Amino acid sequence: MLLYAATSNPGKLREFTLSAAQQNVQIHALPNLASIPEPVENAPTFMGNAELKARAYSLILPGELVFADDSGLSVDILDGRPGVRSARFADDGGYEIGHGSKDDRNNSRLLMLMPDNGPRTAHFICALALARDGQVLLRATGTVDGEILHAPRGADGFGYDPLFLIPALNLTFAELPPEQKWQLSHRGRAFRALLTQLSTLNLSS
Ligand code: ITT
Repeated sequence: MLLYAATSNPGKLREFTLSAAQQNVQIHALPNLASIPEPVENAPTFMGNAELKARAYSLILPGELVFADDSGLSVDILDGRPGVRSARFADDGGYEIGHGSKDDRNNSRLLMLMPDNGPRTAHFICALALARDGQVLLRATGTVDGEILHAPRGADGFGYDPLFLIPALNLTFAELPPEQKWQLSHRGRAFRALLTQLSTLNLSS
């Protein structure tokens, strides 16, 4: 079965295509995504944003199954921030002109906001929606619990991975081999749940 991944985030796309080797599906990037106007992600929830992206992008490829991911980091002591603003966290705080990549600037803002004392528990959340011809057919979510470090560690992954520690392993998501991150991650969990539902869906109608 062929699924199209509608994401402009190269880190997410790498993880989905790597997972194809382990799952009985083929995953392709949505062709020419860069030339398609991005839908405005203004829903208050991860699932709301995943649905609006899946609906919009599925209209580009009539009859095909297109899925979208909306995901992010929720930090308890920051009342759930960055949350649905995870991708744009630095820009929201006026860090547009700061140093480094967008991921570096998001991580810097997160570290600046973290109090020196207090719990550092956090959760990655992933919402996936699968659509065809503008209609959402399936939804799935996945979460993973961890802690925010005081400084980044590791070179793999993307986004907030270097700050996200899995305490039981004493490794960050950026220190884990990609296959192991996929086994544990919010995205891996959500995707496996989506595939389980997909296997029971009657796609003929
Ligand atoms: P698309 O909407 O095109 O998929 P995006 O990067 O804008 O790309 P989101 O709006 O879902 O995607 O934002 C997700 C952000 O949350 C992402 O940019 C990272 O900063 C962070 N994030 C999500 N999953 C992550 C992961 O597995 N590891 C590290 N950071 C992650």
